[in-house]
Amino acid sequence: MGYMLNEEQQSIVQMAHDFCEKEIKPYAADWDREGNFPLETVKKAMEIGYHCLEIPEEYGGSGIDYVTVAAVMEEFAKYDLGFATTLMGTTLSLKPVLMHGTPEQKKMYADVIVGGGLGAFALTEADAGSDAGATRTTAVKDGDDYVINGTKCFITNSTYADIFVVFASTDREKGVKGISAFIVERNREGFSVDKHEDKMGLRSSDTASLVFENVRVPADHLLGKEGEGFKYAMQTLDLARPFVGASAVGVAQRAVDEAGAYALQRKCFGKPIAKLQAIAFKLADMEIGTETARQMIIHTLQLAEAHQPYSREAAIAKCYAGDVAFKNAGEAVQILGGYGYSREYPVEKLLRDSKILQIYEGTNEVQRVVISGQVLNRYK
Ligand code: COS
Repeated sequence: MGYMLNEEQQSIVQMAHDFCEKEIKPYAADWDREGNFPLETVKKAMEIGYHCLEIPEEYGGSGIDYVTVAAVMEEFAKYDLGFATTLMGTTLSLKPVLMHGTPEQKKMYADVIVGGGLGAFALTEADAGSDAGATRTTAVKDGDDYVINGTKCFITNSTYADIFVVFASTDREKGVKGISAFIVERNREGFSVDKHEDKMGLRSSDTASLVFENVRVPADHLLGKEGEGFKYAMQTLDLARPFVGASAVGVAQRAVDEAGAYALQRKCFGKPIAKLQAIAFKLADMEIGTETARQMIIHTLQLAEAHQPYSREAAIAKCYAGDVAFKNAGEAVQILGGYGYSREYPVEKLLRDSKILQIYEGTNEVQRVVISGQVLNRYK
C-alpha cells in the first residue's frame, strides 16, 4: 500500500478492510444485480462511524485525518464503489457545514449524522449540472423563514438521508452570486423524493430526485451568507474531489488485483498469460496509473490539511484517478477476455461502476476547465 501511515492509522484502515471482507464482499454482486440499497449493512457501517470519519471530536465524530479517511474510502471502493459513494455522499454534505456553519449549525448537523443519520448534498438540477451556477431552485425570505421551491436531480442518498444541504437562488438576477446554501431536514412539509435512477453501475447506491414545494426553513438554516452558496459549493467540491479520487484508486487497484491473480492462473500457449509481455505490460501500466493517482491524492490532502491552495491539485487528482479507474477496469476485462465480459466475474462490474468516476463530483471535462483556467491564469 502506498500510504505512509502510523500504527494507529494502519489499524483504522485494517478495521475497514475487515469490515468490507465480512460485510460487503459476500453480497456486493447481489446488490449490483438487484439494484438494492443495502440499508442494514450501511447502518452497521454507520454504527462504526464510517460515514462521518471527518467530524471533529468536539462535535462527537472521530476527527480522523484526511489521508487516513482517503485510505479507508479506497478500501470500501475496492469492494463496492456504490457503498463507498453512500458514505461519501454524507461527508460531502457535511463539508460545507463544517466549513461555513455556525457552531450551532455544526452541532445540529453533526448530531443527526453522528446519531446514525445519512446526509445528502443537493446541488445538481436538470439544467444545472456542469453549469452549477444555473440553479433554478429558489429560496424566498418570508418573515423569519425562507421558502424553498424547485427540484434537484441525481442526488446521492436521497431516499435515506435525514438531512440535506440544499443550494437555491435567493436572487435570480445575480446569477452565481445569488445562490445560497441551506440546511433542510427531511421531515419539512413540502419535501418529497421523486424519480429513482436505474443506473448502469453503482447500483448499490441510492440516486433520486428531490422536490421542494413551499418548503419552509427558519432563517437560521441559511449557511454563512446569502449569495455565497456557489463559492461554498465549489470549496466543498474541491475538498470532496480527492476522496472521490481515492475511491477511484480503490476501483483501479481492484482491477489490478483481479487481473493479476487471473493472469497467473490462466494458461495460454503452455504458460500463464502473465508471462506474455502483452499482459505483463498491461499490468505494469495499470499499476503505474494506480500508484500515481494515489500519490496525487495524498499530496492534495496534505495540502488541504496544511491550509495551502489545492483546487488545481484536487481537480487533477479526481480527473486522473477517475480516468485510471475506467482504463484499468477496461484492461481487466480485456485480460480476463470472455470471462471478463461475463457477470460471473467481478471485473465487468468494475467497468460499469468506474464510468461514474468520470461523471460525478464534476465531470472530467469540468476538471479540465478548472485545471486549464489555473494554467492560463499564470500567463495573464
Ligand atoms: N473556490 C472558491 N470560489 C470559487 C471556486 C473555488 N474552487 N471556483 C469558483 N469560485 C468562485 C469564483 O472565484 C467566482 O467568484 P468571484 O467572481 O467573486 O471571483 C465564482 O465562484 C464564479 O466562478 P466561475 O466564474 O469560475 O463559475 P462558472 O459558472 O464559470 O463555473 C465551473 C465554473 C464549471 C468550474 C463550476 O460550475 C463547476 O465546478 N461545475 C461542476 C459542478 C459539479 O461538480 N457538480 C457535481 C455535482 S455535485 S456532487
